[in-house]
Amino acid sequence: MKKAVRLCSALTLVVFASLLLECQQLIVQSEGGKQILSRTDLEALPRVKVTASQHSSAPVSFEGVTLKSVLEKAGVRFGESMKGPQLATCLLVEAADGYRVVIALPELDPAFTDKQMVLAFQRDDKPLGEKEGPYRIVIPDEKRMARWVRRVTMLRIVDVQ
Ligand SMILES: Nc1nc2c(c(=O)[nH]1)N[C@H]1C(S)=C(S)[C@@H](COP(=O)(O)O)O[C@H]1N2
Ligand SMILES: [Mo]
Repeated sequence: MKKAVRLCSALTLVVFASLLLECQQLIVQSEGGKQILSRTDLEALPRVKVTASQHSSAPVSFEGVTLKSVLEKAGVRFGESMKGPQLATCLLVEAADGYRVVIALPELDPAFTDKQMVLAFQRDDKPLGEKEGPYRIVIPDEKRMARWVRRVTMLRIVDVQ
């Protein structure tokens, strides 16, 4: 019986994850609650284009929006507001395959850094393929690609205990 329940919840998760991917929805969970952003919502944000090399191969151009603008749309505040308790929260990026990566909020904020962190949806002017899309984190200046999360499904602001 327990096995059946576990199988059922695993199946539900898989169905839910594939539905999400199909609709190209992104969930943003923050203090202000949960927001479901559609591809159209994301495309309405200011576009950024970056060039980055993957595993020292030829440079590729990625287009998308800044992670900061996505979080701002969900009510997260940057700049002058980035102080006090907010500095003990972070962004947890979650992917369809269960991969998870933490990013500190000041890393996304031009008031703190010139580093670019992009939620990309196009590579060389074409939509990202199913192995990495519909959304992927791209961090052009980072030496390793471990935080270039593929198949992003959820951005979660979490309190560090
Ligand atoms: N969802 C997801 N994203 C991921 C990973 C993963 O296992 N799952 N691996 C990371 C690591 S360790 C690397 S080096 C890069 C590899 O990117 P590539 O497959 O485009 O070469 O993806 C990163 N993004
Ligand atoms: Mo890696």
